[in-house]
Amino acid sequence: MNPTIVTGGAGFIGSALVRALLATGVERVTVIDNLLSGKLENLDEVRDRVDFRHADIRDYSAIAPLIKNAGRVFHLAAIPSVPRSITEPVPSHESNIDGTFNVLRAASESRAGRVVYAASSSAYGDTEVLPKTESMAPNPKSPYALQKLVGEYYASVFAQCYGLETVSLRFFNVFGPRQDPSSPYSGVLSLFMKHLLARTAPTIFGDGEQSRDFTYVEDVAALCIKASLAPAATVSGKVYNAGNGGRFTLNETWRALCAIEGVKIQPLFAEPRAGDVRHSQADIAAAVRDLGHAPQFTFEDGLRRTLDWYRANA
Ligand code: UD2
Repeated sequence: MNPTIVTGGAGFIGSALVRALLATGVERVTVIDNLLSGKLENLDEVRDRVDFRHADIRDYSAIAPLIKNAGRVFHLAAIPSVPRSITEPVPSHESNIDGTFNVLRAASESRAGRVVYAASSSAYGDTEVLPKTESMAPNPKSPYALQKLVGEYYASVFAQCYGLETVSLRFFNVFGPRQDPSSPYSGVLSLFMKHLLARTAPTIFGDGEQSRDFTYVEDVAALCIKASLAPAATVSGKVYNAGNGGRFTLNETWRALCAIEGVKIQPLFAEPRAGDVRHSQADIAAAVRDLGHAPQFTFEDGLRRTLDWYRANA
């Protein structure tokens, strides 16, 4: 038996990936998660088909035996958030760089199958041209962006030096059900949804004209699976954008949400955030060509589905 591993599988993106894997015929999935930001309840619907291992990727000796003989490893465990990496650089460095090294090392030393790594669109920083293509030089603006980029480089180097199959996917602002709005570091859409349903004003950092390629979580989960199955000769060691391909400003997004709910709430505005990227949009041509990426959800579909989930689960 070669287990399928999802690190960070109790998180909002990881648990969507676990559900997608089980829906596509995988019988069981092993989840490695330290439950720092992940939650067991994210796996409630699939608990009988999940082998949950409470372990921290910073602890090599704890995770190496779990990754041994894995068929595929989806490495999503991380401490996300640009501002968090600025205020708390040590834990995010240790999880995002040391933890990623540990996962790659464990996979490589036990001759595991392919590692799909959750990289980040933040690696691009501010570029003169949009959309952002994988051939552009990275320009990280925050510890988080740099840490995620180092993980990509490590994945590529493990492919070159040790023959480990790896694919890095640069996730672009993923949103959807189960994204936790309870922290100041939460993703902006989860915070927008929370405020919308409470009929309170969200805070927008800066003028709200910054834009993001908001990508629905199920599209990202589907792409992770495709990346794990694409021909190694084409994809191994490479980096691909995992975005939707669109771009919406925060002001537009808040207005769209208010329109869906039929309310008018003026947001509050605060100082721009350190390390913030101004505009973000993925060129998805390479992922479409090599991985068969085919986003199924428009931004509005995603917003409506997500809002429905928060309404039912708040
Ligand atoms: C970055 C990455 C993303 C992913 C994520 C993980 C970019 C472009 N994207 O997302 O791919 O790796 O990190 O954490 O680098 N904001 C508000 N009000 C709030 C919260 C946020 O205005 O209450 C703004 C924030 O200043 C930013 C935008 O909303 O301009 C998105 O912020 P975010 O924290 O949701 O995600 P971001 O873009 O840092």
